[in-house]
Amino acid sequence: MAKTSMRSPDGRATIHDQRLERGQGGELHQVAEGDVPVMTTAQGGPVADDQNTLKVGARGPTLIEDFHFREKIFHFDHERIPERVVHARGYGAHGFFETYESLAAYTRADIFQRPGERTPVFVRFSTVAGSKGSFDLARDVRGFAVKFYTKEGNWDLVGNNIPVFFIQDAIKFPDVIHSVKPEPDRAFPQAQSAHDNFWDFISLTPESMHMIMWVMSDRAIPRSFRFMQGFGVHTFRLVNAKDESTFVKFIWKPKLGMQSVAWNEAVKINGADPDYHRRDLWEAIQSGNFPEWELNLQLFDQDFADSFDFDVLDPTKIIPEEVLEPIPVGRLVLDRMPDNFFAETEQVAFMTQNVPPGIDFSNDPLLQGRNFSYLDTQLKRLGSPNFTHIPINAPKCPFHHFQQDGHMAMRNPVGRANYQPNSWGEGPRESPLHGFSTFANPEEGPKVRLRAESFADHYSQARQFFISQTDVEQRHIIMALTFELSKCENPAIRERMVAHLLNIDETLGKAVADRLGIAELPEPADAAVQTRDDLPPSPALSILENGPGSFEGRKVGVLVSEQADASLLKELQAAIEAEGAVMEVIAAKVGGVEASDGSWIAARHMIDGGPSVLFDAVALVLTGPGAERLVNEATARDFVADAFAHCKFIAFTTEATPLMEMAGVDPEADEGMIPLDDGGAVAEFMQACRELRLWSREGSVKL
Ligand code: HDE
Repeated sequence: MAKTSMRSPDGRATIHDQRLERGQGGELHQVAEGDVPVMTTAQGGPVADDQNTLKVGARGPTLIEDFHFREKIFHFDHERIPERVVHARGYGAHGFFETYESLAAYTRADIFQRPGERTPVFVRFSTVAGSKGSFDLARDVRGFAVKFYTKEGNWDLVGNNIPVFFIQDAIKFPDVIHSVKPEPDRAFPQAQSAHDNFWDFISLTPESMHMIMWVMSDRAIPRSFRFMQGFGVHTFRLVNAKDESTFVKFIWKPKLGMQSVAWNEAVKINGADPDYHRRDLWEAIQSGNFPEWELNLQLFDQDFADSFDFDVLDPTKIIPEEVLEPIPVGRLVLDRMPDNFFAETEQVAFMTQNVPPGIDFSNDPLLQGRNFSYLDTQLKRLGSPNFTHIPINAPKCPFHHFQQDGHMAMRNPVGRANYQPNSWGEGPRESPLHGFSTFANPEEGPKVRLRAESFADHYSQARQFFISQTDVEQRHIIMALTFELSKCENPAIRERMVAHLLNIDETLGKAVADRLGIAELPEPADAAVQTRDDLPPSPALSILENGPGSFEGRKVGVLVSEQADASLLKELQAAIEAEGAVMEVIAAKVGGVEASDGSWIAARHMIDGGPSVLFDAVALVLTGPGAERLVNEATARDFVADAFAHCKFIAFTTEATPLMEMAGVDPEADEGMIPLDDGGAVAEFMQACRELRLWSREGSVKL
């Protein structure tokens, strides 16, 4: 018999004192004692032995009467529910939405009536194409789904981080998704669009071109969920108490500004930390740095809709912010991680059709199709029409109805009346006054399978997006298209895509053709509507034009050696924290190093485990001997070379020079290389970091 007492490394959680008994086969049994609960089966029966199945003799066959084993394995065998057919990989958090001012003039939705009111929310971010276990930094759209638990029922704003979509009609959704998922005969590639089937479909679907510009831009490789925008995509309606309707588009803007990573960096992050986005959200919330977004509305009436250049029902179009200014109406704060990933993040069921009174749909044919799909998919995934009995999906306001029974019913009505009208005086009744009433938009017309002619311009806004990007961002789009199309084995697909790109912007088409080695340019694709070149650039579309000018929420990786300058490290730490950023130490051994003043510097990572792709900026605080020891380590050289190639700001002690030289990095290459020897250098480094990246370096770096 042995007794143990364990403490987790961070000292927070203690594991109860336990009595350990050794079985005759040498296995250890943890035996309940004191206030430790007794293990039971799911039926509540106490368990005596959880280490051995019931056998005929110690070395004999197992008996099927072993109900404890049978139940345990049965339950394990059924632990998985089907992953979402799209957006399978996701991560969620709890928080609140706070209304700024009353929007009663536009909507009777209760959530928008009272300034300062807080409504609980659950948010789930996701990638679209990859499986549940895929990596976070796929080039992909990110889901941005928000469930508001309002006093008048759940409102789900099931959006993306890109304001347009691939297709205009919901009937095409299975096709676009099939094309991007692993090809059915070979079951690869996972979580990527860089393959023939996807580009085959896209090159035959001109309506996708605007979306393609967005997914080939850096928007599709965000640095963090915290640094991306969100969009409701479709036009919705707000309806006020007088039954007046206003059209609305929903936009989330991150408080910490937008930021993305470089493609070469994304590829490496996926290897170094496939959970990069999850970990980022987890760490931010656990450390009390609660991510925040502002909800903005673009509000417009029928006259605006009639006079706007494009059809507001077409989900492949935006209304540029310069044309219609978004108005901030509230903030979203995420301040609590779920207690259990499966119970909440995996089982949360978002549905576009969850709208409270005062919020209504438009006729956007994609939205209309989604309103059908999301209920259907929940039954498949959660297995019962009672999925609203799961706490994460249950409303937080009072609710009463006559729905009953079904698999796993957790809330069962009491009393006699399970129908209405009834004369027992039992049960809920309708409320014409408070209930949801659909906006009575007059509709009439023949039943047809037709796409509106007003949806036919597929290139003009794609072009507007491209010309709104900075040179750096345009180059990234060109490189992304080249990379993706280079993975297509069929040259006809590449050429068909180049033909579309030529319609978007000639320089874009030519640049991609050139990089792909297409000798003879194809004719521009046959367009239903000629590309307009009179749409002005929209600066709001660029990430780099709208940088936060702040380093808040970012992370510096500091590579240290034995005897590293203690006062410099302290100064760095204070300066980084003053920016609202985080410092993580990387050393040869994860145990840490002794600094110059004899103090102990604990490391968060050893060099292999903390490559510079995980950080927004790096500092090399090395001694001469320390640098000499690292020059022969490939991972240390990569640390520096990658930080440089990814245009990060690099602060360094002069003694780190040999490592930089071995990494092929000139310590005087540009203003992004900041020696730490002068007084004020730390302040200069922090000042520089607010720019996030020195993109001007990129032209001189050949990745
Ligand atoms: Fe979805 N989508 N979608 N989608 N979608 C799903 O619902 C669908 C579309 C979006 O974190 C599914 O519960 C159709 C646009 C997000 O749980 C499914 C069409 C936008 C999430 C479904 C679309 C989205 C989903 C799969 C075309 C941005 C994840 C699992 C008409 C505005 C929510 C599920 C979460 C999930 C159907 C297009 C966003 C199958 C038919 C456009 C963020 O119902």
